[in-house]
Amino acid sequence: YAFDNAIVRRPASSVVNGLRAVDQGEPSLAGVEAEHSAYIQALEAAGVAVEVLPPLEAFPDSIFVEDPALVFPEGAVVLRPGAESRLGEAAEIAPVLRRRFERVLDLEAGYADGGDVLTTPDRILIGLSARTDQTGAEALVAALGRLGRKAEIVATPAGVLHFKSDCSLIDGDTVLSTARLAESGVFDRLGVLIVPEGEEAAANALRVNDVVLVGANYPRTADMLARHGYTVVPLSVIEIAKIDAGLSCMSLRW
Ligand code: CIR
Repeated sequence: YAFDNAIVRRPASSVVNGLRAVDQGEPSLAGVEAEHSAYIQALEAAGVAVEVLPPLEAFPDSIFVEDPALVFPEGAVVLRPGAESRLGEAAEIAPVLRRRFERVLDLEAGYADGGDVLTTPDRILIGLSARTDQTGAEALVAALGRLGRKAEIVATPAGVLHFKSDCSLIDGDTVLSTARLAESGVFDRLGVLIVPEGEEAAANALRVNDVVLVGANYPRTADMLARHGYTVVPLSVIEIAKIDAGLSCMSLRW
């Protein structure tokens, strides 16, 4: 969670047509733009140099740059997003990564979304989901091995979009998680803080250097984190939540 750099992409006006599992109405474009700008400011305030990519009208969900790639200080992996409308985002992010990283690998088979990948200090957890299949997860384990990283394939609870919709690493050995994900036993080697009932979406938080970015509409989670000594920065996620997104999805960080 110590990051010097991040890549984000401005939302296109097509973002209002982003994928969603349940239609709770279109997000407002101005609202998404405001949430995205505040997010960039929060990353910069946390000490991160942010590269802002131009919007891609043809890809409504391309604001969620975390899904088509994985980045580490030692290199990057271009993934194959599992939603048909998002697969083309990989070719859009690849040249950016080739410019920023010396080593860029390509996922060679199957499908995998970055939203299903949780990097912890000793290993990387890859959650199988509707977007990340066994073939993609195995190809990703192989690619990560070439970058010198150990990875493990785990399950994502049914009905959860991405593994990281339900968890985030909040320090070197602690995850913030929903009860349903923690109960699956995937975090046996980590400490776990469970988000309060009714605030499940707050688990998609983001530790960046000294602060934890948390959805502003989850006050009980913010209180719990503060009580545990974390410095919380609340950010509005009301509009992006309408297209099933949270704080980790909107940047690539290293
Ligand atoms: C999608 O369904 O792909 C987008 N509407 C939301 C992606 C959110 N990304 C993430 O959880 N990593």
